[in-house]
Amino acid sequence: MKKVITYGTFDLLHWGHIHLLKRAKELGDYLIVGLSTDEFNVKKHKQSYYCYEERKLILESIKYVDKVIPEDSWDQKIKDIQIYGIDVFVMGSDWQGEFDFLKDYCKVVYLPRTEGISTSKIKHDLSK
Ligand code: C2G
Repeated sequence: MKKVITYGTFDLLHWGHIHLLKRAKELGDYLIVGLSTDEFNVKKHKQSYYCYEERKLILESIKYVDKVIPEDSWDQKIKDIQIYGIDVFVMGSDWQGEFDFLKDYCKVVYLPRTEGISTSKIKHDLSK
């Protein structure tokens, strides 16, 4: 079984997130999502609208997602890759190059970011 992992906040889930998760799943048979905790979001300077448990519930309902684990540190990826036997690490292209150090542990794939949608855009448009 080919295992894939990706990480993110996935707040106000939108079609750009879904497109990422769909393509990530297509790279293997089993997709794990490292979901940023509320505490880790503070370190990422992000304030999510939905709390961790709510974002976890939403992600777990997506057919592409097989398991959701908490992401609470920048430094957990290597351990996660080893613990879960990950074959492919995936992130959107806005992270291009940032995680190349993981190439020592698994395949690293950056997928083109979906243009025209973002959580920030949703918040901005709704505030008008
Ligand atoms: N994404 C995308 N297209 C968009 C918006 C997001 O492909 N229009 C991708 C991002 O590139 C990322 C994933 O969806 O791979 C989740 O996006 P965020 O929740 O914004 O994730 P981020 O805050 O970048 O957290 O350790 C890694 C970090 O936790 C990544």
